[in-house]
Amino acid sequence: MNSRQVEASKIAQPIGTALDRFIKNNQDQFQYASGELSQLLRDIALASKVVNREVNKAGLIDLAGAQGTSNMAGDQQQKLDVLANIRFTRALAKGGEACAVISEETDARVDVNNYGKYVIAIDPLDGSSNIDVNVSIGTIFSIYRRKTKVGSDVGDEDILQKGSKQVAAGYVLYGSSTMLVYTTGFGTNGFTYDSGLGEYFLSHPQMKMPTDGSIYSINEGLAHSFSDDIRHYLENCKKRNYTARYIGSLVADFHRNMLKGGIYIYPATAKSPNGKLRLMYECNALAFVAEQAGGIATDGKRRILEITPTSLHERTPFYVGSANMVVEASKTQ
Ligand code: AFP
Repeated sequence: MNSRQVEASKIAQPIGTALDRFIKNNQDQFQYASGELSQLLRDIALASKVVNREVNKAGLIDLAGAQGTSNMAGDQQQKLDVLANIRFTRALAKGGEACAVISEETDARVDVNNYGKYVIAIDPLDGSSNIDVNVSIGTIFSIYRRKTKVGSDVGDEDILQKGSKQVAAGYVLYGSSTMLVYTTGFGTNGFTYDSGLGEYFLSHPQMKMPTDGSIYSINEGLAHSFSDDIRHYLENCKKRNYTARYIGSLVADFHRNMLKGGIYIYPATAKSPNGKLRLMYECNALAFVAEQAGGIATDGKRRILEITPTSLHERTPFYVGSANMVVEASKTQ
């Protein structure tokens, strides 16, 4: 049998490109020491598999429900929030490539290794209030290259970088299947988890977000405290018979809009004048992924990736999705 026959076999069909192989095959695109970024992505993928296993068992063992604590942003922490935070931080610390990890679930940054070259911002389990009711949740991550010298103490300038400085970003969606979607600035690629093999396989190469769409995702229950402009935009969506879809898990809402075309908006509200979502843990990563797939992300006025953060847990209004929809909704501001 020659290699062409092996590849074309109908008896043993190819299983596709595993994440590890994809990372290795594409690491030359990366301008810095490529092996280190690859290792970071592998560490994140491994931690996500562990979290996936635990998310799937949450109803069986005592992992569902509230932990009884709040995070820095004031959200109720679920047990799985805390667990996922430990899983990801531990994996990143042990890998040796990260100098610091900042997490939505941790008040201050965690310095892990002064010889690491990368800073990771992570929302370990987003949408976690959906855990108890078996609805999709996600992990969101951003990777930055540190600015200070390797070996020195990590400084604020390493952490508070604009989203445009991300060298990689992505999310894991724990849904009807588990997917890892990420970009290193050369398009956005999606991988589906095969639990039998314990591997992610390339299932959505070079994802493209439709330029237009007809799905809008927003918590309309808060409409009384939206600006007139947002209310006007929503009226237009209704006049056009658009479809309203809101899961309340950003990753799930984003992923659906990414595949089908749509917009997700979490605007400023009376209760949260800067919106609810966190710039560094949620918005930057999804903005990078969206842009790499042809979408747009703004805070209603500015490109998300151009906002310089001033604090770790900073919030921002967030408009993300199909380019034409985000332009129209942002224009109303
Ligand atoms: P939780 O992680 O506390 O469930 O928050 C989820 C989230 O950050 C994002 O995933 C949702 O889109 C958004 O908040 C939902 O917020 P509202 O409940 O205010 O609509």
